[in-house]
Amino acid sequence: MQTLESNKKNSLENSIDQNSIDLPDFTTDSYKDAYSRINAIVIEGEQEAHDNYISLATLIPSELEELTKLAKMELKHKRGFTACGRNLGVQADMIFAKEFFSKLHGNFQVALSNGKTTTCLLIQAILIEAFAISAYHVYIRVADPFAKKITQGVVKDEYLHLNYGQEWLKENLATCKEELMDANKVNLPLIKKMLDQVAEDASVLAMDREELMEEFMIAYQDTLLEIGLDNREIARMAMAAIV
Ligand code: PL3
Ligand code: FE2
Ligand code: FE2
Repeated sequence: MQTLESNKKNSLENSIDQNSIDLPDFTTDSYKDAYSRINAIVIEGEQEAHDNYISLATLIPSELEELTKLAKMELKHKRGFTACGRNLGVQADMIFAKEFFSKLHGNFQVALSNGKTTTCLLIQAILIEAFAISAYHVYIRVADPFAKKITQGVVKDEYLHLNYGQEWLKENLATCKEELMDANKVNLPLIKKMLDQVAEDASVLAMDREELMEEFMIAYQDTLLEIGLDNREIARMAMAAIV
């Protein structure tokens, strides 16, 4: 009994030590400089996610109510992350963030104008949401207390968004598989590039690149499995990230 008690205490103490070792200094210039870009990416990402769900409602008019609900959540996320930047005294670099999303944004717009619902859902509800989920999970472990609380609330919503895309694609798999594969081949490499591009700034925030990739692959693969793809198809899709 005695031994058990003391073990418990030790592991608690260890985890507290661990936490304080891992947390960066949120007040340094280098932290704030990296945060000005990462925070902008997140703010821009949430705004574009809002716009994309509103656009998706024009492709699936029967889902107007649900998609409007998802879009509203994105604006709430945007407000939350704007407050995180303000709380740290950081000015978000929105020009950088617009450029960061430009290729993916362009691909979404082309798909939208061609009525390609599958491609739009893959880009927004699967790839971008899985990217957001991975980044937010890793960020929560090293965020300042104010941002941590906000991000914890946001990440719960992002699973609803991922789930929305997942269920639509699952129901329509018989007719959308080929488009899904093609769209993935074009857009997954863009997500990989975006991850590479953000890695250096993320590391200043104590976010590890490998961890980001790992979390992304978990969310991405789980979703594809739920959609109804088999292991070979998922492996083939994931390989698009390494070529
Ligand atoms: C969809 O709901 C949101 C899309 C946002 C994309 C986020 C990309 C994340 C890049 C790395 C950010 C780390 C988190 C920091 C938060 C201030
Ligand atoms: Fe969001
Ligand atoms: Fe979302």
